Amino acid sequence: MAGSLSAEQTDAFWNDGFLFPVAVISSADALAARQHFLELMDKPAVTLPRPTNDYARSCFHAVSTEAARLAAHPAILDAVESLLGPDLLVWSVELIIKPPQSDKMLTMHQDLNYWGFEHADGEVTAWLALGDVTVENGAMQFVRGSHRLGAVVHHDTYGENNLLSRGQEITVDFDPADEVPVELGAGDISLHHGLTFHGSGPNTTDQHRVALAIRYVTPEMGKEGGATDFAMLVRGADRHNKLVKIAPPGTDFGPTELALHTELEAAQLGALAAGAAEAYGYDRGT
Ligand SMILES: O=C(O)CCC(=O)C(=O)O
Repeated sequence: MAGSLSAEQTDAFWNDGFLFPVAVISSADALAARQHFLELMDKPAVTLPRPTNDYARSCFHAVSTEAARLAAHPAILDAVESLLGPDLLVWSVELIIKPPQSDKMLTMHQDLNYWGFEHADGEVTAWLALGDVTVENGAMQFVRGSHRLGAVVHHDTYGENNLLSRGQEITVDFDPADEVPVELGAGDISLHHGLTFHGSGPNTTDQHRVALAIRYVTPEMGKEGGATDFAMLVRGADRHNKLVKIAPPGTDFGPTELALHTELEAAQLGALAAGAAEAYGYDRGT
């Protein structure tokens, strides 16, 4: 398949816990999507019960046709299929915006600690750069090989500028020499394992940093305790039916789409808030 990874690339992913850059769409298409999302977030949410950006920070694929289209993009799926196999579901999509000259950051964390899945294998994030991403505008940092440590203890910082729901942060040390800045061109993805330590710093430039984080899971990935959760089948077949299948949105922010988004968020809330001392909530970022 056109976008499949080479054996060297898949080996590098499983060895390091990440891989980048992989070019998946043209820079022009990435910049068009960026413009679309920035305009969408800027629209006053007069007809929406909550600020537009609230809907973008989780399960955005349920309310945005463009987010759902990009999550099902064949070039991204080819790359993810090389890692996870032929059957792929989208569990969540997040639009992550760091405004110009903003101190918004994310502490070093592991994704899967907070998502309530039964196992750690079978989840990969494709993080699509909608614009060039540099250390100056808040590129992610990955810690090489950290996924092999398994799930580590985190603590909640609730930092004011933290874009994570609880400001969660790992409590273990790592060798700074293993920290890798994830600089990308517009239209590239980085791929990371659900247990890879990663975080990102502030945006010190005059441009927005815009990215779509797409969370793919295999059909074997059920939720702890058999909890109900949802996903969109984007490639192959689901012979396990552990997650309830949803269809892509027919229209942006329609009443059916908004109702589904509420249901999806509620299903994810239990695991995201488990053990938290304070109320769960994303810093809205924009
Ligand atoms: O966008 C960022 O800076 C970090 C994103 C992240 O933590 C993730 O996609 O898992």
